Formats: sequence, structure tokens, C-alpha cells
Amino acid sequence: SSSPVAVASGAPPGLDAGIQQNLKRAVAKKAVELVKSGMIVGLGTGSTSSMAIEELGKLIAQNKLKDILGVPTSYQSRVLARQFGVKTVDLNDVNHVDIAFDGADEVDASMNLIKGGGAAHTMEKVVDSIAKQCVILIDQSKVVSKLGLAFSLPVEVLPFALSPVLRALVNLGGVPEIRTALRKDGPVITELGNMVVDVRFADGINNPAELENKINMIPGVVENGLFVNVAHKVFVATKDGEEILI
Ligand code: ABF
Repeated sequence: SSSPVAVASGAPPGLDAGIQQNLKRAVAKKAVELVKSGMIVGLGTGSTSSMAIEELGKLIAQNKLKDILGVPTSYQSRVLARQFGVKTVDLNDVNHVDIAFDGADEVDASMNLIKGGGAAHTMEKVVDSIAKQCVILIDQSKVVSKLGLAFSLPVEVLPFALSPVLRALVNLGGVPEIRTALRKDGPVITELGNMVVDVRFADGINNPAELENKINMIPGVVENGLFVNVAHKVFVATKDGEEILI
């Protein structure tokens, strides 16, 4: 990753949800144009990735793409792939991933990401980081000047180690909160059987690479949502069309 060629700034003022959906659809369509027949494609999680899976399925149905294999990063992406006619394989059945599409919660100008709002970041990081090309699809509201100011950092934690991990996160200057289900009747449990802790950093994240490593060094942490040097391209849906960071 190098410096951005175009940076969108700020949330689109007064953009309604319908228009936002159309913008996401536009970047999803644009992004799947990068796929060629015979490719192994990482299938990200979230509403924007879901559109990319759907658009990929359309190209396969139209015979514009042949012999595509999808590698899901969640049950959601596996189910959608099946629904839209994208054949899936497990990561362990392939020896590489050509291209991966994924969403993000925040992206900075160096294409560092915060992911994990959907609690799928552990599998996403494995698939996205081995992809020869990792393409992130977001709308303009996700582009930030500094990570972690508006969005807390998700950390997947072994339930057994919750208490020492919380203390260690406090020692790193964070304010951790165990993620609970919408009904507030218990913790969110990931597909891998772990808990998610959302960590607030009062001044945002000053050094994403360092923090990513420090958190992952805490015994009991499975993976955190900082993705540094993973994204190769970021497609940003803006109200004037899409911009691409590379
Ligand atoms: C996943 O879905 C996450 O890592 C990120 O939290 C989220 C983005 O979802 P959406 O595209 O719906 O905003 O990729």
C-alpha cells in the first residue's frame, strides 16, 4: 500500500439510507469487475460485502465469469454465496486466494482499517491478509483522519481469559466493554465460540501497527480488528460516484 490517490472526506450530508444503499451497490459492482475466470475469491462479511457476493453471482449466472471459487469469512457470506450461486470452498481446501472483497468500519488515509463491527474480523483477517489483492468496499462515512475516535476497536477474546485480557487492555490505555446482544441478555458469542470486547481509546489510535501487535500479544486474545498493511485498494462510495484509494 502506498499513498492514496483520492481521499473522500466527511459523512455525506443528509444522505438518506436508500441513496446510501445505491452507492454501496455501485462500488460492489465496480469491485467485482476485478475478478477474472478461474479466481479464488475471499468473501467478506457485512452489508457491502454481501452486495459484492450478489454481483459476483450475477456475473457467474450471465456466464461472464467461469470457475470461480469463493472462500467465505462467515456463515453470512457462506449462505449468501449459496443463495447467489457462488460455489464455496473452505480456506483449507485452497493454497491461495486471488482477491478478497470485504467491508470495514473505519479506514484512514494510509488504508489502515478497523473491522469487527460484525464480530467476524478474525476469519476476515486470515482470508484478507493472504489474498493477493484485498479490496475494501465502504461508503464515504467510514473514511476517518484518525482511527478509533468514533468507533471502538473490536477484540475477540477467549471466554476463559476474559478477566485478565480486560485488565491488560486497560493497561494499554483502553476502556474495554464486553459486547452484548441487542436484547442485552448476554454476551455476543462469535462463530468461533469467543467473546468480543470493544475498546475505546480516548484520543483515538495513534499507532495502529504497534497497537495491533501489542493487543495480539496479550494471552487470551484471539484477534483484534486493526488491519494494517492488509488492504491493497479501497473503493469509497461517495455521492458523486466512487473514489478509489490505492
Ligand atoms: C464486516 O462488516 C466487518 O469487519 C465490518 O465490521 C462490517 C462492515 O459492514 P457494512 O459493510 O455493513 O458496513 O466486514
